[in-house]
Amino acid sequence: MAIEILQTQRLPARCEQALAERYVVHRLFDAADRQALLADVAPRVRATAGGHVDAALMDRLPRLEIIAVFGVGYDSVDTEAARSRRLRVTNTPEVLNDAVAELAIGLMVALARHIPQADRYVRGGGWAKAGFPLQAELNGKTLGILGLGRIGKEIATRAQAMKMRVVYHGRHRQPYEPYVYYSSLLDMARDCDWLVAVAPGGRETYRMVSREVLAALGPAGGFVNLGRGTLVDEAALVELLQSGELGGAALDVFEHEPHVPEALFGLDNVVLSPHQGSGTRQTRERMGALVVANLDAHFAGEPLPSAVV
Ligand code: 8YV
Repeated sequence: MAIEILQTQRLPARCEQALAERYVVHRLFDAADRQALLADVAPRVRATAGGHVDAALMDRLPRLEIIAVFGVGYDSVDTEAARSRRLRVTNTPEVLNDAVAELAIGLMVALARHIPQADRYVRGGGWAKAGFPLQAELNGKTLGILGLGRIGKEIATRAQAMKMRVVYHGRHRQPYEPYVYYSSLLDMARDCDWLVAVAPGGRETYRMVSREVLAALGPAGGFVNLGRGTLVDEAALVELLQSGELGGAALDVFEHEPHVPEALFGLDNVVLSPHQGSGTRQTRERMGALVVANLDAHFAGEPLPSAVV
């Protein structure tokens, strides 16, 4: 009997093709009538591919065994509900570290040197009239990393290559890492020129980058978010950027994506990016392959390559 799975979001073409070769795939995310699709297929579904699986959806799928998330972050899955229903949950770690770390450095340089504005300046004929205003550099500055996990460490390595001093905050000190640890995010923000957030989303980290933390970065400070929009108090972020109490921000993630607070559009001290940290062809291919590998391993009764539950 063919194994039936529910696809909850769009996946890279090669991943969709690989899934279709192995499984009967029901596409929930682009179904015209999701309830009708579920009413028809839910009793037979044994796996989901993609995120966005809450307890209510789990309850609709009595034969569900595994939730294979496309992404390293799995905050869009209710892991407690999964655990209590004895479901497995997998994610796609490691394969996206480099892509996200490269974008982190790119966003910092873009913000420090006003690269988007410089491009507009040249295209708009501004250069012919006057030189571009002088900008800031990264070297010699202190970068605080919120979340020194797999991606955070890749950012740290690259920041050192940019001649930055690296410090970090997280739940625990990591004794084998060479960077100074702060047990208080606020204290770290006070001592930093830049704060890069790459911690996971979810309840535990909700709005931990508070108004106070952002204000502590100060008028010359830069905030970069590549983790989740939920990590930061977005309303406070907008206000502090407007007033100049926070120097600037480069944001790849937002609390209500794809909605971006419109107040940010008019600000010159902001660089905006459409949640594309892992958005390269090679990384998305590798993430897709890991989704397939996890499902294949599960249904072959083998150990899961990247289980989180
Ligand atoms: C998204 C991400 O998963 O890995 C993560 O946690 O945020 C991204 O890679 C990706 O946009 C696909 O939904």
